Amino acid sequence: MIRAFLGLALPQAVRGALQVQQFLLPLPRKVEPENLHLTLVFLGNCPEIALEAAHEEFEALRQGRFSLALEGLGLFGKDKPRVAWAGVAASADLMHLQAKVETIARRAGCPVDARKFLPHVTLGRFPPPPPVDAMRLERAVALGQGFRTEPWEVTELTLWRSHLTGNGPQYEVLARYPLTPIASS
Ligand code: 2AM
Repeated sequence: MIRAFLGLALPQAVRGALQVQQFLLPLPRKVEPENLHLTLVFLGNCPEIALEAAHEEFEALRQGRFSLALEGLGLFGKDKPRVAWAGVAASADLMHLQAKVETIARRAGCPVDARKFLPHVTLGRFPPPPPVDAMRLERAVALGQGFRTEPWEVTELTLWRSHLTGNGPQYEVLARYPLTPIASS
């Protein structure tokens, strides 16, 4: 079994902007800057044969490049915050691509869970018990509502393997899938 996920790596400038937001939020456990990413589909603990089948289909995807930007901050876990995240500006291209890759992963036999896709970049996590100063956290998130990045062009998808270690997850790139350049008219 291989614990894996497909997602988007983020340009250096975007990761820099996210690090500023991490600094402004009271986060006990920040995601390491090199680990900041946008997950399209978490493939779970996937049998190797299923992952290989998904990989072949990801390679065969004919998907054009598109533009994306991050926008806003939020929390998962209402009364008991679990995760602080940066949101993604509405993108029909992203949603379309996500639906495609999720279908591929499911069809290949990866144990994809049924949760609805909520595009986000996780900035940090709150290990239990819930943060003591929830007010401060909510205020900091509210202040971050104006957060947005410049749009960037998404040029490839990345397949990562996730190794769970005592020092948090470590991500290893298994494959990259280039998106096709948009033909200029
Ligand atoms: P998260 O950042 O919101 O936690 C690797 O774990 C990536 O897959 C993370 O981006 C994580 O999202 C995402 N993911 C989605 N579902 C997951 C699950 N059930 N377990 C672990 N990670 C999951």
